[in-house]
Amino acid sequence: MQINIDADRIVADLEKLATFSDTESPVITRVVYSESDNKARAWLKEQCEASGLTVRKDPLGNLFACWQGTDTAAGAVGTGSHIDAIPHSGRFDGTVGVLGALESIRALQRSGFKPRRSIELLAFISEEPTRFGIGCLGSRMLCGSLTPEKAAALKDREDQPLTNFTGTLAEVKLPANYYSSFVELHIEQGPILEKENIPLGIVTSIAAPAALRILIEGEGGHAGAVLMPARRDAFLGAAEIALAVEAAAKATGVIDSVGTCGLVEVFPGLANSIPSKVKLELDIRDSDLARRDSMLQAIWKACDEIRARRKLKITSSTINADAPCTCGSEVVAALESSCQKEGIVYKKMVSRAYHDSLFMSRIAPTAMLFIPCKNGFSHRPEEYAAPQDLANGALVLARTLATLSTGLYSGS
Ligand code: HGY
Ligand code: MN
Ligand code: MN
Repeated sequence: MQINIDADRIVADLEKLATFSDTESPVITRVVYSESDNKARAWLKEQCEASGLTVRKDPLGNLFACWQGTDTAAGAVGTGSHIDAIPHSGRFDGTVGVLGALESIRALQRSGFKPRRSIELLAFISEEPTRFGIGCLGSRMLCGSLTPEKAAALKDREDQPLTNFTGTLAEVKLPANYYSSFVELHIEQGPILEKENIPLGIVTSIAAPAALRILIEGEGGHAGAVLMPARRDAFLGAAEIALAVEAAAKATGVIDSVGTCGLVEVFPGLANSIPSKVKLELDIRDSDLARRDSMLQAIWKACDEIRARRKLKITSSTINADAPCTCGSEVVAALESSCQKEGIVYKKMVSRAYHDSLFMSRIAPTAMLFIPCKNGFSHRPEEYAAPQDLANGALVLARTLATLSTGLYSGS
């Protein structure tokens, strides 16, 4: 079966999607449920319907665009990613896996392919933690790893609960065996493929992410009048915790251990007022669960020591601490055979970024296909994927979706 990808169409769609942003091009900001996000999802729905797909949305806003197969009793083949974007970021993170997959489906339609298992494109809601502090909100709920009760308890940065849904949150969880497999196309968000000049990456495992929220409370006061021995400066406690995160990641001696203190809110946040309160959000990851948890233990131990020495009140809560995922061997095999059929070189690799696939792997055999991104940049405006890489990804994805739909793999 000859499959022809229209790379120009993917590029044009990505450019159009990039216009739905709260910051000027090339800087993208598209936070979940913002006007830009709502408009982007409405535009995506139109594109999917124009390609003959049946579109539905669940109460949260997860979008499902289905190409009906002949065997509607069999679990569908899922593909997709997210279109929300963190503030001041780029136009390829997530969107490649939605618009590239839409072109994969269009190319299969043009080739005359007829799906046995339905092929369903998803645009997951709120993959980024920007608004509610937790990543993959939509896919967590789809797979049942976040309960409606826990979701209803989430608060956004303005302390507002999750109210942007129609119907009930209990309807979001998918029935068992809804999907027979899931494949996500995504930019690598790292430099390996470009550095090694390898066109495609097949992801065999996704690292285990954890996010912590830490509140440090000391005593405020006048920056001139309060002498140093009398101070209980909350920011200095926070600074030591941030350094403890770095130390915990380096102490494992393994390159997969990473820790970041990316959110710092200082109160009252004035140059001549001693910080009385600081909120930190930490992001701790590792491909190995035990190592990731050993970092968490080291950070909590450091908090205890800093609390006592600096006489601060330090409270921490775990936003999420997820297990890593091993990708489905049958889906990895389908991706490999597609690369071989198309004569495109690939390498197997770990994903250090988390993705909706981390949660889809809880309900169906799942794997990911990476394309290179320039300098490995992501989560910044310089993020870029070349048209040829977009085309390679969409082509191998198309062939893989066809394989998974016609059941040429064990998971029948
Ligand atoms: O943070 C991540 O790994 C993803 O890009 N949200
Ligand atoms: Mn991201
Ligand atoms: Mn992403």
